[in-house]
Amino acid sequence: MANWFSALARTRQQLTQTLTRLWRGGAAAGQTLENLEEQLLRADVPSRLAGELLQQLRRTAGEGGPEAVAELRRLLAEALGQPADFTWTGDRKPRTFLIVGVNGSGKTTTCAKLARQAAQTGCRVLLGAADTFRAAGADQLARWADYLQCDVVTGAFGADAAAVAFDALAAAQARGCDVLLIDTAGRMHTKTPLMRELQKVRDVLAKRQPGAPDEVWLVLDATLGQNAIVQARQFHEAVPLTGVVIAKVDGSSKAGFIFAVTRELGVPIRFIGLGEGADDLVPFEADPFVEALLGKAERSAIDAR
Ligand SMILES: Nc1nc2c(ncn2[C@@H]2O[C@H](COP(=O)(O)OP(=O)(O)O)[C@@H](O)[C@H]2O)c(=O)[nH]1
Ligand SMILES: [Mg+2]
Repeated sequence: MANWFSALARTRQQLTQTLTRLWRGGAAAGQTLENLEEQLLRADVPSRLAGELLQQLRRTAGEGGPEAVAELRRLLAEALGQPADFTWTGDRKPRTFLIVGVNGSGKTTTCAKLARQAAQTGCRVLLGAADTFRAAGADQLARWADYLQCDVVTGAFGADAAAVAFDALAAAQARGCDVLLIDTAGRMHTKTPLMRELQKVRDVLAKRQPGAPDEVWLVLDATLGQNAIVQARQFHEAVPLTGVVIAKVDGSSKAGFIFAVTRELGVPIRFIGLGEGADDLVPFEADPFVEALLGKAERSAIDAR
């Protein structure tokens, strides 16, 4: 199973040397802080945030040293905040999750990973394959369901996504499932634009069960960095999001864009994808993220001696 530290290796790589120099402090600390700003930007930390951080660091820890690194850590964690607690079960049964995002962002894989997490807490899970755009779309989710040994409802290739979602909710109700995860398409085969289609899926679910879907989660591809934020805004406008999952953090050198998600969208990040396997998903927490992003400057400083 992947972990935070190895997943963030590519993003961290760019920062390590500068942080080590910052940790050592001394005469060149001013220059080091300038390099740090540049490298935070390269890791796709939003420029306003990077600017604010550096201003603060210059004020409080301009000489560098271990305190400067500790302060940077604290400021980054503070910028992320901690999302409110998340539980798989709620007032309604099933609790319905609509998983949206562009093609290839990692939706289907994320549905499988989420199914496993929910099942591990004792929930009975049903997967709904409302990506009817690709013939392989439903097959991919059905294979995951088979592997995870959970229920799945699929629609025929080209079927109406909203109808499949409706059937999945009906089945989840009939079978007494706790959690329903609905996978959707990232591209449309009909003349209906994607966002319209998602709104229709949402409305049809609400008709079957008032209040459904309980959650609308957007899956973002971390390798896109801040380019993903533009997509996120479009989705958020069409189907108001209640959460974000960041997939492919393990392959990204731009994981700093995660700061833009919390700051610019105001939607909590719920989970982070750290690999392709069913277990490669962890709840999002600010402290281990920042820890893995910055690494141990003190450690590298000692190693470099
Ligand atoms: N390395 C890595 N690959 C991932 C992750 N999540 C998904 N993928 C891969 O990304 C590709 C697209 O994923 P898929 O779930 O089919 O995307 P969808 O089109 O949004 O449903 C697949 O090859 C997945 O194995 C992740 O967290 N890390
Ligand atoms: Mg898919």
